[in-house]
Amino acid sequence: MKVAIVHRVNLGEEDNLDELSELCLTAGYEVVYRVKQERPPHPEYNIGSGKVEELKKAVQEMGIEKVIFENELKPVQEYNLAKKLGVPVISRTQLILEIFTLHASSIEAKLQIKLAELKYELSRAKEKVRLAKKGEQPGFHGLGAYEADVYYDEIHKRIVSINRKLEAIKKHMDLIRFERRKLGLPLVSLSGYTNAGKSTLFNLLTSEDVEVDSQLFTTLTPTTRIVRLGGKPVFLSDTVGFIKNLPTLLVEAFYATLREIALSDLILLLVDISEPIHVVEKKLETSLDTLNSIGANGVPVLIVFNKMDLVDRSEAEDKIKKLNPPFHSVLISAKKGLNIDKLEETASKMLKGFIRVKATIPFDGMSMKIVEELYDKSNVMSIEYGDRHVKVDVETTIELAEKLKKLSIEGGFKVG
Ligand SMILES: Nc1nc2c(ncn2[C@@H]2O[C@H](COP(=O)(O)OP(=O)(O)OP(=O)(O)O)[C@@H](O)[C@H]2O)c(=O)[nH]1
Ligand SMILES: [Mg+2]
Repeated sequence: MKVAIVHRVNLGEEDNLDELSELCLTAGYEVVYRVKQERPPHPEYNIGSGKVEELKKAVQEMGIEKVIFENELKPVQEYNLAKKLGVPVISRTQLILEIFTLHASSIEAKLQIKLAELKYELSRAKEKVRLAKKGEQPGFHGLGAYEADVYYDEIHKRIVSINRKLEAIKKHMDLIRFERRKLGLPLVSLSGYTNAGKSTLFNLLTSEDVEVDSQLFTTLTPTTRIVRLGGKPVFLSDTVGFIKNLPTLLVEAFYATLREIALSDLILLLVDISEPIHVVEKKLETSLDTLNSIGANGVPVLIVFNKMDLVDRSEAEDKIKKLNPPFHSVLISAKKGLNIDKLEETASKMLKGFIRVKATIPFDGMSMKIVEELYDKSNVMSIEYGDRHVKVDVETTIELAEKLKKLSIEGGFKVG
């Protein structure tokens, strides 16, 4: 389907048409016409009426079937534009919702998106109801005052019902999280702008096969697996990506999913270093802001500059120097498997959940059980069997260190 894209910016502001165009591509549209206008918002159409005429001409001549605005439109503007242009008009929020709907596979993601859609509808229903009641827009979107009230109530009811279903799923997720916590392994989250390469890195580290695509928002449902980072076993989670101006209602709807990131012990924040520096800078800033907004400020962050295979090494290093990132960073290629050792080494050093202990425990049935557990949940430096004792040297979880301490022979336990 052919579409036109529009961004009205205030004086001196940059437009966001490139990203909007990429979103359109992901949603399956073909962008054939782009409009940027610098002016304050026009109450009737958002853009100026001269621009609307221009757009109308393009729509008719080029067979455009939909117009997509980067700006959030008021219901009345949407209505005026659609009437004038003779084709549907939607905003960036609705476009992102369309993409999420296309990519949602789990029940949870589907419900989360439905919730966001309904909330969007509800926020606008209020204005529609108000317009209908005032008689300003009689029959606005076919709504009389009475139907408008019913419409509003109906949306509200559906929101309550979906919230209830999501609550049940959340309880289930809490249980899974609790079970994971019992294992005592730290949680490492892959996070970052959409398309940065999170799933590619996840697949590389876990030998899994989650979907990877050049489209935006390929991953909506989180996947978690146990892997070893620099020898230390951790839970690694791949999850939904960020984008500039992620509609607030999507952040709210995906809060449970995003919250996992805030609860992790380490965040690997992926950033595509192959893009122009001002784009890299914006995406890094958006990602850090989003992390803050979901309450992840306390979690240690390792910035992972990805896609180094697409640029000169010196160029990439130069960019990083200019960016002066606020956290430790590493430069990798997830696709080509470059510098992964360095990533693992740095990440492993930043993992707080482990301590190095040396212990000597009696050689008996009990020690055999704990040795087995140590191989599962620690980075084993060495384990030596003597006639009556077993000497272990491991980087392990606090819980296992406690157990070792209890089992150790007199003077046979050392931290560090
Ligand atoms: N050249 C190159 N391409 C990469 C690299 N890592 C990922 N890609 C490509 O970047 C695109 C996005 O990769 P994904 O792993 O799906 O990205 P993501 O961050 O999971 O994206 P979403 O789930 O959509 O948010 C795909 O086309 C990958 O093949 C890399 O190191 N080098
Ligand atoms: Mg992904």
